[in-house]
Amino acid sequence: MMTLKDRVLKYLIRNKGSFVSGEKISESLGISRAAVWKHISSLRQDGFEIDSASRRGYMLIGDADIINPQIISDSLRTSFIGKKIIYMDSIGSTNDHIKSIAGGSTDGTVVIANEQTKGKGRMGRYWHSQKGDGIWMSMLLKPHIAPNKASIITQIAGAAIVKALDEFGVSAMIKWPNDIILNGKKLCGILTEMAAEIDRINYIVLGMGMNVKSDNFPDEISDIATSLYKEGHAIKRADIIRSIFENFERLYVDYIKNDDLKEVVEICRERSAVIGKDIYVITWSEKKKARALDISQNGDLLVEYKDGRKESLVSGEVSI
Ligand code: BT5
Repeated sequence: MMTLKDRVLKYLIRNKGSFVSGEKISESLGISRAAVWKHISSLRQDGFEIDSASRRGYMLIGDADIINPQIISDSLRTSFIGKKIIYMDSIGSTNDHIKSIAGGSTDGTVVIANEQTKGKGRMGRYWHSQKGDGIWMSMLLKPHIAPNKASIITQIAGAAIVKALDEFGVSAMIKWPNDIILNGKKLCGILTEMAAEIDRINYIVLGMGMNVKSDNFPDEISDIATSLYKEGHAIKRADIIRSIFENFERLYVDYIKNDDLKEVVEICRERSAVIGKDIYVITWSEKKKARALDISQNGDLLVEYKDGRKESLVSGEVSI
C-alpha cells in the first residue's frame, strides 16, 4: 500500500523540475493543504531537496542519495524484479527479513535497508553494513527449477552487478563465486540462500551487499574492502539498484525460461579475477594450491591441482 507521503512524492517526481501548487496536489490526492505541507516537510527531513515559492507551490529539485521505493520504481524497466520493494531504515539482515515473509510474498519482491545491524556473509561470517553507506538488499526468487540448478544464481547475480556497474563507467571483476572486486579489493558480496525440498525449490533469497559511500572500514577489513566512493565514483544508490534489477532480470529469465547461460558465462569468463591465476581452494579441512583454468558452460570453476588432477567446482571458496 502506498502511503500518502509516497503519493505526494510520486506527484513531485512526475513534475520534477516544475512547480506544482499545494492546492493542485491537495485536490489530486484528496488531502488537505495542511497534510500536503506536513508530508513535504517530512520528505525534506528524509533528504529530498524541495523548493517552495509563494503562489507557485513546490518543486522537487534533487533527491540526494536516497533509497526510496518510489525513486527506484519510477523509471524501472522490469516485469517482476523489484516491482514490490520493502524499504527499512534499519534491520538485522535483509536476507533474514525476506525469509520471514517469503511465504506470503511474490516472486521478485526486494527488501532494501539503509543499515543492517546483523548483516551476514557466508558460513556465519559477518557483513559490515553501516547506515547510509551502501546497498544492502535481498531479492526473493521462486523459480521452477531443480534445487541442484540453483547455485548458478550467484553467478547470474555477479554478472548482473558487473554489467550494471559498467553502465556507470565502473569496471569491476568477479572473484568466483560471490565477490565483486574493484581495483583488487572487495566492493560487493553475494549471499544466496535456499529453502528447498529434495526436488523442489520453495524459494531462493539472493542477498547483495555493495559498499557505495563507505569512507572508513573497521580494521579487520580495511585492507581488503573498498567502496565506489573510495575508488572515485559518486553514483546514486537508487540508480545502481535499478540497473542491477534490470540486468539481473534479463539474465535470470534467460536461464530459468530458456536454460540459456551464454551471456552469464561470457561475462563471468571475461571479467574473472581468478582465471589463469594460482589460487587456493579452501574446504572445511584444507587449503589446496591450484590453478584456476576456466569457467564452464554451467558456471563451475575448473581448477587444476599441483598433482595434475582437475576438478570442476560447483560452489565453494577460493582465495588468490
Ligand atoms: C559475502 O560473504 O561476501 C556475502 C555478503 C552478502 C551481504 C548481503 S547484504 C544484504 C544481504 N543481507 C545479509 O545479511 N547479507 C546479504 P563472504 O564471502 O562470506 O564474505 C564475508 C567476508 O567479507 C567477511 O568475513 C569479511 O572479511 C569481509 N567483509 C565483511 N563486510 C564487508 C564489507 N562491507 N565489504 C567488504 N568486505 C567485507
